[in-house]
Amino acid sequence: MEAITELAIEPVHTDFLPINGMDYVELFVGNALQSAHYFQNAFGFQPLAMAGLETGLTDRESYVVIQDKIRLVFTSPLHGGTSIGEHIDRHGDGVQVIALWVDDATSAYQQTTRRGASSFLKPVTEQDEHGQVVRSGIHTYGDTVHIFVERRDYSGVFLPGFIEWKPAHIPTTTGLRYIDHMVGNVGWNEMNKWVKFYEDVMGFTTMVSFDDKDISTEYTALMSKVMSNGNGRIKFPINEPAEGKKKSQVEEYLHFYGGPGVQHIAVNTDHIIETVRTLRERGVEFLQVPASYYDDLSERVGQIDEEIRALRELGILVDRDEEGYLLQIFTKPIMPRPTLFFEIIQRKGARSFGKGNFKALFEAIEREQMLRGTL
Ligand code: TYF
Ligand code: FE
Repeated sequence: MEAITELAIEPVHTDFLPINGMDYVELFVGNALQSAHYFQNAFGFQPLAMAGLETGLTDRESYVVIQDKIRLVFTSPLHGGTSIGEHIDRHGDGVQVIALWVDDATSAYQQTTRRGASSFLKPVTEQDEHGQVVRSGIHTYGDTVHIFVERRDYSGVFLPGFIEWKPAHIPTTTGLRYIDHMVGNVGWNEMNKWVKFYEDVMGFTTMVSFDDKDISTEYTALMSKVMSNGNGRIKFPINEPAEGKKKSQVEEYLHFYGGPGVQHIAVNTDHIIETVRTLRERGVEFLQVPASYYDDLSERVGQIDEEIRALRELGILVDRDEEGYLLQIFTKPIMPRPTLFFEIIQRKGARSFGKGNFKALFEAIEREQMLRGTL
């Protein structure tokens, strides 16, 4: 019999950091219970878990809320002199952890630290009666970290150490489904350094790039590159300020946040009109675009399924690309400092980021900056 020789075909590119999706986002805040309450009542998140004095912790308390695939963790210190308290003093309430769901947290740690990531958390196995979770972590821009979460058929409510949290009043959901992208603001001329970090250390590629010509108004400018992982589920745009006539919104962020950090979390919905109507009814405040934005909307984006009247009433923006269109809207900053805000996005084929809306959006941000007296 003739021997069949098989050619071993080396894949050109293997994903050394396979990521299943976002796992959770943790914010360090002054009052975790009240933040969780706001996200339940305003954004329709559901209570999920908590950890604190009741569970044996002595330095911190965390509340976890969930809506479809989005898990938010709010953590506050229980006494002075903690690193959480320092984080809050420096940044105000803000995102400390962007956690990524992986199949192998030890490999994720080894692969990224070998490529130059600085260690935040060596792989550690946590266990309770519901099973095991392995976590590890690396630093990214500013004081922000990525934690890799490996869930080994874990059946507990959130992570080992957390107990179920069931407050008496549970508001209904608002149709938020998953995190579409999370944007980081970095310092002057630092964008390419962090693009290189996501490329070299995490194996991401650049999906889109915007320069200050795309993103500038009369006053402000910024540059942005969108980094995406192998399977496209994780999208991290990175912004840096650019020289404009006045203070760039990214510069304002860096000033108030005390350095680089997460600027916005974009969450997906399948029914943006209903979602935004509900959010407005519950007191979420959005950036206002002028009514004139809608005058030539049909000309710009062509045929869309939604009634322009409803979009105008709610202030929802639309943009079209080669593959389809998207609808999006931006909240005002949800913190005392003008730092973190949310974006609500519905994609109808489009995989882009709303470049056609940049001008209207940045002018709306500038009006807010004027009101704050920071422009
Ligand atoms: O994520 C994006 O790229 C869009 C647009 O400061 C955007 O949401 C870009 C920069 C910015 C606010 C929104
Ligand atoms: Fe966005």
